[in-house]
Amino acid sequence: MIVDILTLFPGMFTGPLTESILKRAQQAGLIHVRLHNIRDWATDRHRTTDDAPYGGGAGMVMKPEPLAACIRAVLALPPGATAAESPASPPVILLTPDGEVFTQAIAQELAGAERLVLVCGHYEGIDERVREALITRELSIGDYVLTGGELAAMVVVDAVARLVPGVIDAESVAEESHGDGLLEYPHYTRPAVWEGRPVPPVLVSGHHGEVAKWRRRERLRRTLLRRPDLLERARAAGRLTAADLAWLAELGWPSQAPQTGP
Ligand code: 6GU
Repeated sequence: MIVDILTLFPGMFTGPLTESILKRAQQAGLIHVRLHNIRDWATDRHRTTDDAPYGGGAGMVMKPEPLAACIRAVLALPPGATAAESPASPPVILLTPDGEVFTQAIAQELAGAERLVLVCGHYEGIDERVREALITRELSIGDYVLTGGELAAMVVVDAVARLVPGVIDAESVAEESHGDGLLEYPHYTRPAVWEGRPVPPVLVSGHHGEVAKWRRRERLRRTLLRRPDLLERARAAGRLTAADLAWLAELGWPSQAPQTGP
């Protein structure tokens, strides 16, 4: 997978991309990240990339020309062309706090792409006309405001890259939190007793069936306590078995009868 990242601050990416799993994935040729400095596409003497907003108000807006030129160069589109006019073009994703909230389901979808183009917004935002002409999707990583899209782009690259086949162990991906809409079960390793706290006996019993049942129940318990919204979604999607629902009933879920019509 090729990931093109368009940013005013390419230096922000060196740490995350040159350590740990993302480093290995790139060395193995599974992902290839290319950084593009939007400022290189500014044409004036001061290499200006922002300007005051029409209509007044606080903050600065990213100018359309350098950003559009950078996007078009990365897509190899002629000036004036829109992203939609390029057949089989990669998604051009703007990282912005008013985008669709990034989820594991979106990470899975993006992991199937051959190429992604990520555009990091800065200042108060980008000129709306660039959005209309060249952006095909907008993502936010949550309901809080960052100083720019760079950290969000790193989050997206990390979450997507680990789903690219070969980057990490397939079993870890299959079992993890959010993959099937439930949180993970608690994990333990040696020693068997740590500071007076023993490991749950079932885990050292050697009964694989009992271990699997305990883990499923702990996932359901944890999801109920921490993220009941995910549990409701799993139920609505038919991902909970009769045994799951019986266990959840023991735990007191649902605490109220579901709301019916008016
Ligand atoms: Cl994608 N950008 C910014 N600036 N803030 C955010 C965000 C993105 N996602 C959450 N907060």
